[in-house]
Amino acid sequence: MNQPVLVTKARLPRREDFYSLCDTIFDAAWLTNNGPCVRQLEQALSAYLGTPHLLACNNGTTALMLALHCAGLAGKKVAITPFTYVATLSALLWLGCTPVFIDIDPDLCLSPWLLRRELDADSDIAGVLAVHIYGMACDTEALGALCCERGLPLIYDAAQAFGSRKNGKSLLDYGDYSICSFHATKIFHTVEGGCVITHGEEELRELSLARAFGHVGDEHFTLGINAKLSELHAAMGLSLLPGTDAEIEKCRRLHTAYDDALNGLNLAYPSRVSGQEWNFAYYPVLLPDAQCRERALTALNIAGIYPRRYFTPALNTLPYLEKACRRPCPVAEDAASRVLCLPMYGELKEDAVTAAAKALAEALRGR
Ligand code: T4K
Repeated sequence: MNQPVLVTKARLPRREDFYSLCDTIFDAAWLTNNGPCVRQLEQALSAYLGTPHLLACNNGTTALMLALHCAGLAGKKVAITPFTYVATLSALLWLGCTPVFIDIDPDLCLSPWLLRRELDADSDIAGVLAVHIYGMACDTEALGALCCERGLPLIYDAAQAFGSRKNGKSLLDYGDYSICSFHATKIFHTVEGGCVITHGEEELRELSLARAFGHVGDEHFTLGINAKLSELHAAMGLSLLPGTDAEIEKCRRLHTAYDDALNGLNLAYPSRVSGQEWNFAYYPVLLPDAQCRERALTALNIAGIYPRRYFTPALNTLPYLEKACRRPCPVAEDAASRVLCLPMYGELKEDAVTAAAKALAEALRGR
């Protein structure tokens, strides 16, 4: 491999598509504060995802903070998965919430049956924050039914799930609130950006106020923050959205290529709940153990391939958490010790897939 093969590569639009939107922005000299490109992007995304109550934000983390705030969870105990990117937890901690880690199931998502057990034991838990990890669906039926039964708000961190669907609708359409990240590393992006999705006009109005400091003109309504997306970021999104289905299709084919190349190796995969159409944005594999994962990483790096240990460590083990929060989550800790995400993006060449499989096979043979 001439160039190092990284875990992903940011997708770029045709220059002329982006530049022509930039020309419009320059002509209008309107750069932010809910400008025309942001509103156009929100409309286009709502149509693409089938989610009419969608608000664009400047990243997925602030989108999550808005969702937690508007769900009334600031300062409260929130059940959360330990197996996710650290931003899921950071958003919660910045709002003064106390995380209650619930271990995961073989799909690597928050376990509904362990959640039920915890809710029975702790009546202070005020809400649930689950993650569609790698864009693969949680058990939305079980989580939805349980939260409904207990009257708890259910928030989905769908940061990685753009383009994933379940039972015929976007994964972003589940939960009381759902957020997505539009970071440059995502299958659809705005360089930095994100969105929050809800289900009613009133909730959308609240989110929209909170996104921009909580005021309209001189009238101040609520506590707000700056979570606004800029026009230039929205322009990137508008120019990338039309190519997103083609990107997902390329990733689907690369998944098949990986599946074929890795067939027969001693690897495990997260289980997938039924009825979902995945966006194929990640290719996670579970090595037999932690030592084997390190051997695999070394072998892959020697071959010029740089996968990532997404998501290590399990968040319940983070050193800066209060001791009481650091309760054991054996399934998540085990997965975090041996998971590896192989490179995955539309432009990835099939010879990189073949080279990755060869390096993995060597590592698994213990060479
Ligand atoms: N919740 C979940 C479940 C999330 O996964 C995330 C974000 C969030 C919440 C928060 O959303 P945001 O606030 O970020 O919108 C990356 C991303 O920075 C982060 O957005 C993402 N999850 C996380 C899973 O991955 P790093 O530290 O791994 O990124 P980095 O800089 O190492 O980039 C990874 C690879 O991407 C590079 O090796 C090459 C490629 N790359 C990266 C950049 C920045 C490019 O090709 N071009 C680029 O411009 O965190």
